[in-house]
Amino acid sequence: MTTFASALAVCTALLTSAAAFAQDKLPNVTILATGGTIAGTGATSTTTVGYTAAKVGVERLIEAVPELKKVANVKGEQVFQIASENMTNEHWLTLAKRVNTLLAQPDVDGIVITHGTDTIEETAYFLNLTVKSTKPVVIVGAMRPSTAISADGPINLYNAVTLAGSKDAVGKGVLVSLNDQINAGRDVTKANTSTADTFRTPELGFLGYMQDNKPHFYRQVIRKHTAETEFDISKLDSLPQVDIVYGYANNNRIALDAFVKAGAKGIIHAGVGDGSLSNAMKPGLVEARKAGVLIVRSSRVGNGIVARNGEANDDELDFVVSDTLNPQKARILLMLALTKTTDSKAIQKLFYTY
Ligand code: DAS
Repeated sequence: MTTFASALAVCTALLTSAAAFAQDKLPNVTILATGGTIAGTGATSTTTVGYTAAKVGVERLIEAVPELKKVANVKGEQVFQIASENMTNEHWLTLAKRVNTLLAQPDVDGIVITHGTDTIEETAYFLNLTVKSTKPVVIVGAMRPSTAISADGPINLYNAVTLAGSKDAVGKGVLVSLNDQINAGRDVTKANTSTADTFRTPELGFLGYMQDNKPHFYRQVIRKHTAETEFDISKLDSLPQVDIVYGYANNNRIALDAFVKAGAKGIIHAGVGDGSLSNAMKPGLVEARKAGVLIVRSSRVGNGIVARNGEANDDELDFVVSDTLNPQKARILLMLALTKTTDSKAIQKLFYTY
């Protein structure tokens, strides 16, 4: 072999091993795809409503963002393919079990879950209470389908994978990241029906931002989550039925009575104001409690603390208050609480812990 050829061979070998070394240095991130707009397709490039969610598979989502290879060693799994308004307790249990299995593997550094935006906030809180690891779990979606002009899915996915591979995201709880922002799974909510900046934590605020290919954190959640959770779903294949009754002027107890008759184990009352109970609704809640149904007073307002013994004598009625959890999140905590206890005092403590 000539000197040039042998020098070229040595350089090629060095470059190959350098590339392999660089790849080995990247975090290993698994993308679990569940559907939603991020996997949606529309009839035209300007179709941003009336498109079909949950059409594009995880491999195509990954192929659409070749830059992912620069930030992580990515693998994809299609866990299911649904619009997230159709998410069920069974989907959550399947997803949480898969997340825990993967995060227990030393060769998995973080997980990204692609998800419809309609119930991201609920899945995020459910996983915040059931993931048994400090490794990052980042849930991501999109507000425009993959076929639209300025689709937000690719950049959201790139940021989510970057965040899930970041050591700064370790121990922060389940995160929701779209639109260059980082929200906590406990407090995030969808605040607009259709704009790209829809995910907010209205009063308690973002945890930070994604900028210049890395996360910038400014605060973190102090309530218990993930590795500190006492909830274990590994042997569960269903969750207790908990339903939500909405408060409004001139409301009635018809829906409440129907939920109780159908066997609900818990009721979340999404009251007006500070969780107020109308004269029409209160007797139904008192009767349900006496029949053994757990009652949680939450508020339709969505921000602030629902004060115990404020708008109702919770001590006397044996009700629980939701603290700052909105009704849809209070439902999740009550479902998990009921897998461990029916003691209302123990459940109230859980609402002040998670
Ligand atoms: N239907 C919505 C959902 O799947 C689409 C989306 O916004 O992701 O949640």
